[in-house]
Amino acid sequence: DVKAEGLLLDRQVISGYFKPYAPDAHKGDFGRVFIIAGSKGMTGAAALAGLGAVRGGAGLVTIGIPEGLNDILEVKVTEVMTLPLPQTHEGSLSIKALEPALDFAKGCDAVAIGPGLSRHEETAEFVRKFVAECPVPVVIDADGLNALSEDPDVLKKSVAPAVITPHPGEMGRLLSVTAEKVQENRWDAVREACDRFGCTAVLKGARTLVASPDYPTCINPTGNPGMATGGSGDVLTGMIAALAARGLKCHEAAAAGVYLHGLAGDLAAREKGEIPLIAGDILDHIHEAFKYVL
Ligand code: NPW
Ligand code: AMP
Ligand code: MG
Repeated sequence: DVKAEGLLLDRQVISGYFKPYAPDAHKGDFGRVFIIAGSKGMTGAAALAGLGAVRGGAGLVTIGIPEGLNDILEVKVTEVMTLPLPQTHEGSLSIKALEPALDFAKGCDAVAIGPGLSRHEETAEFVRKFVAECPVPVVIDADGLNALSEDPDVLKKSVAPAVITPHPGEMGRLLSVTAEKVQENRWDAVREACDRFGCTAVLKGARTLVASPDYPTCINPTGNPGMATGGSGDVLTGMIAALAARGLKCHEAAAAGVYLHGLAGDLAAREKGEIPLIAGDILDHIHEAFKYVL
């Protein structure tokens, strides 16, 4: 019974998910990631998710961004490419972004959608249609989850496997309960989301939980309250997508992502003090977290 027992994530479990680097590896071997993120006022969320994917080990990362924000994003990120997409008058992705985004996703190994997309209704419509048709594993976070809350059954119909990464507020919206109710029984909430939507569910917060079909629910020991700061979840989203693009299964990518992200936060806190961390501090310690695990 996969529901009966919890599994504590540790270095040994996580390192088992990774194959050694081949000496003749090229960037295509590490996977192409497509991040769909950002809207006017939230370019930072897109940049953080993109850099999370780069630090997470993806070979190539492209951020799909509302076209009006493209130039500013290109200044913010160097290692990441951008794909300008049609936007609404308010500066969020428009429904016209659907075709080019699906087209681009075909050439990628994993997609992440949601950070900073805004809650614009047309953008939410774009998200629901994209998630239903996305041809490769997809990580859904933030406003991507808010869009799905209107019609969570989209996830059941999606063609490729999915990972959802809600914080308790977003999980409450998905399950139509309050965040407090989610926090009262986190184990039941994460398993219910996994069962109901047929995907890997990550319930964030202190002691993040990961539930996947056919796996026991996992609990993550890494991370600290200094990570409760704007943008830290956006980094995690990019990392999980990168790990999925590298070939880890959805469950493995989610578990390794939360473990390494928390460990990077712990290493940052050791160096800088727990409070105040900023999301960029987590990015700066992901490579050290990998060194500890691999
Ligand atoms: P409260 O009021 O704090 O008690 P939202 P968001 C609740 C982007 N960002 N336990 C919380 O409750 C994101 O990507 C952009 C209990 C509140 O009701 C999104 O697109 C950044 N409750 C967008 O902003 C950096 C909890 O959930 C609600 C909880 C909005 O994302 C920042 C808050 O959630 C940000 O990442 C907990 N542990 N955690 C940028 N630089 O561009 C949360 N809640 O309304 O979904 O707002 O998470 O800030
Ligand atoms: P978000 O709310 O989307 O920005 O995500 C916040 C990130 O920080 C998630 O990965 C959380 O698990 C992590 N986080 C927030 N608070 C804590 C905490 N008290 N202990 C450990 N991790 C935390
Ligand atoms: Mg978030």
